[in-house]
Amino acid sequence: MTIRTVATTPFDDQKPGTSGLRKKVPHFQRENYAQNFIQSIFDAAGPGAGQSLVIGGDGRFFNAEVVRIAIRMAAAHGYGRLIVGQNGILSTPAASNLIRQRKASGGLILSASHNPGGPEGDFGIKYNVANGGPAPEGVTDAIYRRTREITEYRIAEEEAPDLSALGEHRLGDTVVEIVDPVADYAALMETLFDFDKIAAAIAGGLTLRFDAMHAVTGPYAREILERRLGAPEGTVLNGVPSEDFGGGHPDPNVVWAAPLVDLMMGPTAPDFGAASDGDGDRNMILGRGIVVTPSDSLAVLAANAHLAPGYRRGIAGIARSMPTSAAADRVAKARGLGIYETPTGWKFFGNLLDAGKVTICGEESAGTGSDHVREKDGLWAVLLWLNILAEKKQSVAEIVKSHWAEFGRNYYQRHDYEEVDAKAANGLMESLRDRLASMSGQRFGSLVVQEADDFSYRDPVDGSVSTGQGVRIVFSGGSRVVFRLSGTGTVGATLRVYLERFEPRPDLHDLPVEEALAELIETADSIGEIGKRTGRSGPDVRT
Ligand code: VG1
Ligand code: CO
Repeated sequence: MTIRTVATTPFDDQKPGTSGLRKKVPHFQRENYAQNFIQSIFDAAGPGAGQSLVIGGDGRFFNAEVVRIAIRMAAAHGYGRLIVGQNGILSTPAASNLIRQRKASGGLILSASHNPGGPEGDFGIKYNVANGGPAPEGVTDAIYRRTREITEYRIAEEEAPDLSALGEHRLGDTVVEIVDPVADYAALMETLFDFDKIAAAIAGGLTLRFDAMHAVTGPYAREILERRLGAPEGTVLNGVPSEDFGGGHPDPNVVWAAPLVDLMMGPTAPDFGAASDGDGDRNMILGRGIVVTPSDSLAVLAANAHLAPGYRRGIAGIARSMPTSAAADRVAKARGLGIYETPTGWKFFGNLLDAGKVTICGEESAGTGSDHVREKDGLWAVLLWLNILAEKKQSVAEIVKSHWAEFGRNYYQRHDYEEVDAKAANGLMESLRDRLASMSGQRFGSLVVQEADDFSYRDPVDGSVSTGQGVRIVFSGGSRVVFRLSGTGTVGATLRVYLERFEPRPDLHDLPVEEALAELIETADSIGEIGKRTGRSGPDVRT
């Protein structure tokens, strides 16, 4: 194998965000742009000799090309073995599983998740470490430092093997193993859930639809739901992955998965509905006539996980990201479990999972997962729900309503203001931070501020500290507004406003969410000066 050393100069915008580096495709296609970032990852990750590396992505436009570049660069870096999804495809949770099962030192996951794809869409690269999870901040900081000083990268002259050809190939001394993206993941799911029981429920009349949104989960869902669990063909909607996700946003929420929501609210609704995102780590859960918020889903799954074989001995604890509602906290309190509040992004759950402090984790952004991998996992959540439905023999709505009756209901909504002028968005956050100290005791209508802060987190396992993770304003009575800026967007800034109000009384659990949160929504606008500073009269997306 001939190794070519290519001179390059740094780009100043390769700082990884909440989940890796994400940019528009044409930006990523600039000469050496992807190569610089991959070399910086390898430099930060250390020598490749004798190590294995997992490589795959969500199949979006530019995926296969970067997989081939990554293979050639990894061979030049001396990796012993590359485990690559066939045709360059791996869902994020499947990649996490392969890293763990194959004891790889890490993995490159190519995805911009729920962001649109195609030649003008988004692309992304993320590095995961040996536990299968996203690189912690110490590693992403080191990668970023390398991107600022890089002078050259190394790449094999030879072409990468045919990505469709399963089996072992060689590139110099490096073994390139092309694997079936679905097989190991599906086998893992069979160890966690009672497939016989779910299959019997489906054979007995439980109906479902899964919307793969033309993204990576299509083949996974067809294998697991239709083939192994016997759901009829057609259960998986939009199951053929495409490079631009059929022109849509592969984002499983009420806005972008509206056709599924309409189906579930209509007269021909099946018992259960779900959707996943571009790279397969998010999930949306619906029942006939009901959309389950991700925060509620986390709480319901945590409360009922013991009904599935993989969690029969109970769970060790629960972790949720700070903006996620406190519904899970109520389950933890009632069951005497540990509960942890982390910054946004799955990388903060890794240490807690590795240390055995928690078993189940979740985020309000449709992410739920457990210690089976170190990423959130869309199909995992779907299967746990199905296992619970098969055991309880109740509808989704019945399960959610009895959950609220037992634990109380945390009314919740997230408002996103997208592509806001970055200066205006930063100004809004700065102004909030400046006023934090004087906020306590202030009255807004019937709401009195009890405490206000900028969330910071000290990792209880390694002691690392992450500051500036979002402004929290808590009112007496426990209602809460959180403001933060997204770290995954590629255009301008996205302001996220998270609204939450706890309601213990069962006779008040059926209010429309907007009504239950009306006063908080108004208060958030006036405290944050949202309209004034962004020029927007309302959010672009409410989830
Ligand atoms: C968003 C979500 C966050 C999630 C992240 C990656 O980040 O809010 O909860 O972990 O996306 O998910 P941000 O910084 O834009 O709020 V995925 O499925 O896009 O990898
Ligand atoms: Co995702």
